[in-house]
Amino acid sequence: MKQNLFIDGQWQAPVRGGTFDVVDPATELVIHQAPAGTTEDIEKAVKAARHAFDTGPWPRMSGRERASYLRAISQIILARKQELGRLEVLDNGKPLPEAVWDMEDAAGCFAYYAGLAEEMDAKPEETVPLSDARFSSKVVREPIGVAGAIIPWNYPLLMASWKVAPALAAGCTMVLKPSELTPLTALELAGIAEEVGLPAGVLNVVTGMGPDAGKPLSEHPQIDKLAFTGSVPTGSRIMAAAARDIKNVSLELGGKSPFVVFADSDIEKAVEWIMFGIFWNQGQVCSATSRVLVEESFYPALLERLVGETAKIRIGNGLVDGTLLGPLVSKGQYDKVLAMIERARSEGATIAYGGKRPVGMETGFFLEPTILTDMAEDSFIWREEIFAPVVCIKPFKNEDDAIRMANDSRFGLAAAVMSKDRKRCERVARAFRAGIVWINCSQPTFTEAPWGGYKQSGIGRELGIWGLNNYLEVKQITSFDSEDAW
Ligand code: TXE
Repeated sequence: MKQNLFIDGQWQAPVRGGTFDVVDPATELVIHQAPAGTTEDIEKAVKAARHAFDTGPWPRMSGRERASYLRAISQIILARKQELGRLEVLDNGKPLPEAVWDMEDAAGCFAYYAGLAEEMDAKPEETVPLSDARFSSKVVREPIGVAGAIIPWNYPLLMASWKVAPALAAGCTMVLKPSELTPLTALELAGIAEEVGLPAGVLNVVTGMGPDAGKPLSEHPQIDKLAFTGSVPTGSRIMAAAARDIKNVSLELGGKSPFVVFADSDIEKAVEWIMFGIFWNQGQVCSATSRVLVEESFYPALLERLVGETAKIRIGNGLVDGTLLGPLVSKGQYDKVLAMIERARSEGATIAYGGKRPVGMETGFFLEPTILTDMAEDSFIWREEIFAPVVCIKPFKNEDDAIRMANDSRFGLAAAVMSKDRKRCERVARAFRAGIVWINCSQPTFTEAPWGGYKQSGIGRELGIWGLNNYLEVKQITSFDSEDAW
């Protein structure tokens, strides 16, 4: 585990010399003292990234050259996926197979953006047809500059990859601030960048607290672009900071995503996808389908089966074989979620399953997978993100009713629909006010497809070509070509 920050291609102790505890959420033991970066370190990191962008080789290389570094990073992540996966489990708590899957996805993300960097060479400019034949115009795309990335703890290395890979592919340089709850794999990524010989200053990793390291990064005048994934209140602060210097900003925030299940669905498949949609990664997924809407006639049977299958989930340390549900990430999240469940109960919701610490598990931030029913449509538990293995279920009468309930939210990240009637699925998919819609499944995520939300779930899209465009400026070059020009 790394002791220092990675700034300007070197491992540097934080200027103020502070550290913070990294806690294994399954054992509650402190497993590491991570370097606590502050304003001074952010200053150094931004300076290094600025210098690397303004005068260094990175933005001036061909896409093919940059791609070779990205592919090398991808290969190292893949080769170390078990070891990095274990580190992620210690830091975050998720079951090891899920963590290893995340590592594969992270490696895939670097390989994918390597491909897009190469494609940029193949298509360096685009002609724009103009209405006036005396002029010609073309469009070139250029890296936006120095990017600051602030990321959360639910998919530590994967969220880093979603930002680092496209930024680097575009030719940007970056300062990355991982979550203080899960700093370990981002520092490993810095080590990998060093190993592949990434030019100094291209990727800088500063671990530390949100207010001490994240805030000065978001407010730094030398940053051209801010990319953030996290909570709505912090996203709002970041957007306000970006507004001061008119920085480009992309935000991926929370959600309360609906899953609409019609009565003609196969009950086994419906329960499987509902469980995947909310219990995967302990429900700490921005797109988790945490509101399940079930057609009235199907509701009793589905609920009974869901409770039965949920009771079979094996809860435990993510490093133990067969664990399906690990602990929540931190004591803070754990206490917050338990208080939310208590509030829901006091406001009239029924706990159909779970809702408390599993019997016999006194240590670790473990919570039973939880199914809530009978909550009011205006209750906070139905409307607010819980970010835990807590699902709210409600019956609906008909398609219009389902769409109304699904869209009645300040969020609009994801939504899912299940029915054997393909046309109905298409109709409902179009009616959802959400950026990611799944038909007959929930959560499958592909590096090639755009990721992001409507409404308060954020601004902009990550992944795919959209993710690359986040880090590119568009420049038109228009020329007066007529003989009159001279
Ligand atoms: O988020 P924060 P937290 C939601 C989820 C969760 C809640 C709180 O509902 O329960 O947010 O989680 C950095 N300036 N999501 O407190 O605060 C912080 O250090 C700049 C949904 O962990 O948003 C971390 O690196 N940065 C989400 C990052 O912001 C600041 C994933 C995220 O932390 C800062 C995570 C500041 N003033 C939580 N304060 C998703 N969309 O996937 C904090 N940070």
